[in-house]
Amino acid sequence: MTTITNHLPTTELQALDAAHHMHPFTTNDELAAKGARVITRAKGVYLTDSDGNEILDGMAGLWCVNVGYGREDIVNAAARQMLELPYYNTFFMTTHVPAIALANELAKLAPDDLNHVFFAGSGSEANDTNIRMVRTYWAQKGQPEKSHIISRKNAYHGSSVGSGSLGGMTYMHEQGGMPIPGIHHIGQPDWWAEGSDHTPEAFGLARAQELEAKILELGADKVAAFIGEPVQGAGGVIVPPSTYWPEIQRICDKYDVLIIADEVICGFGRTGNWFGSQTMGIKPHIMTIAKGLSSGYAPIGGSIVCDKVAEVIGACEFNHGYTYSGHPVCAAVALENLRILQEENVIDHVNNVAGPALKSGLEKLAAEHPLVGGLNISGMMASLPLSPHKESRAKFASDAGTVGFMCRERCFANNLIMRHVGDRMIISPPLVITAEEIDVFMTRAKKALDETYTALKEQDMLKAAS
Ligand code: PXG
Repeated sequence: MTTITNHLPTTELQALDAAHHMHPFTTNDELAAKGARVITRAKGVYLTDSDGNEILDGMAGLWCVNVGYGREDIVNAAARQMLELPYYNTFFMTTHVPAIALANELAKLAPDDLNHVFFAGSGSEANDTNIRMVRTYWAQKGQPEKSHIISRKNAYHGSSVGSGSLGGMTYMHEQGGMPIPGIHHIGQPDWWAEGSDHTPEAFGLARAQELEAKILELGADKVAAFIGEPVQGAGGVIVPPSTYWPEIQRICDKYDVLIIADEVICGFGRTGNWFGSQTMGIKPHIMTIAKGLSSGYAPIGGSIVCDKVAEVIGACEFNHGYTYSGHPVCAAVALENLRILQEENVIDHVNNVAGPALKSGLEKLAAEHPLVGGLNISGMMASLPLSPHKESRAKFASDAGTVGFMCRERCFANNLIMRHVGDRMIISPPLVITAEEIDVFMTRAKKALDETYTALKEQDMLKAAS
């Protein structure tokens, strides 16, 4: 076997990567020409790359490393579990201790009567489970035609055929025959980009009322569920106006439509509560979980299901499941992660230290930096929409994403990871980030923004779209 280690030079690792590794959401030919950044290790909130740069990870990996990198307790929990029972399934009337313990812990942490857990390997898989579960629920209740699911444009619910159909990313729907039948998308509550001169409150209400219009168009007896991220993540950290979720809740209650809250990003402290549903005042019937459930140390996701739905599903054989549903090592890792979140009072840290520091730093950038046209923030997830004219929230004349990409490159050059969604810069650091580390974040972010601004001026790109 060829040995490929951290000790190979970066160019060699890049060439080997380009030869055989197909990256997700990437034009692989372009990447091969440029060479992928090689991350070799990480500790706390810092990544190290193969050239020895120490990079502040403002994205917690991919919105998931809530407790930070290098947690030996999690490593040890995984090792112990691997020695004791590395794998067994939860099919065929069988169970094991990690799955029992994790399901019990999640039922304790989840609000209200969300007391039952169906495990998956990822957020995408869990949302595929949800499609089948809500349709099976209504079929079992004698209403098989109550099967349509309403989601939002620009939502992200995963990348499998089912979950990608739930998502509202048109560039994904263009590939591979999506969306599947029976999925509908209404407008998103993105006041910054789409609210024109409405107040956020009026705009939030109007966007929620699109749900009522869609239910009436399809017929309430045809609509199984509504799915939404409490705060949209991959769509650009879109914090809905305060009027939005209460109106969605009212409409779903009125027409007997189940609510699926996709907590894959919002869950496990990201918004300052255990779940984004609590921050937004939503009472979901099902919550999708993944990412922060294990802080990304092992792949695990699932659906937390309310009593009413679990009772109906429990009375039939639900012909669904994954080889790795409740995988013992992933479950042990998740349990240890939940222990850390609780015993280190990470959510208090978010509310009392990291969240306020992040907010005040970003508010200052939004107020003072000529390129920053606003701020969306909920707890430890935020976005800075860039704009050539902040007063009018104007978009750039260049293709959407051009300026965001330039800024992302300046962030990398300054050893900071901020991802871009179109022309918005996204911030979602590990929840354990300290106030001092947030200062470092702000210094690097400001420098990257300054450099982007200078480059835009030099290239005469500070022009608004007409
Ligand atoms: N729901 C939500 C809300 C997500 O953010 C998924 C489901 C799917 O989870 P899995 O584990 O199947 O990836 C996600 C994932 C990005 C990005 O670029 C975001 C996600 C995944 C990949 C990239 O922001 N979110």
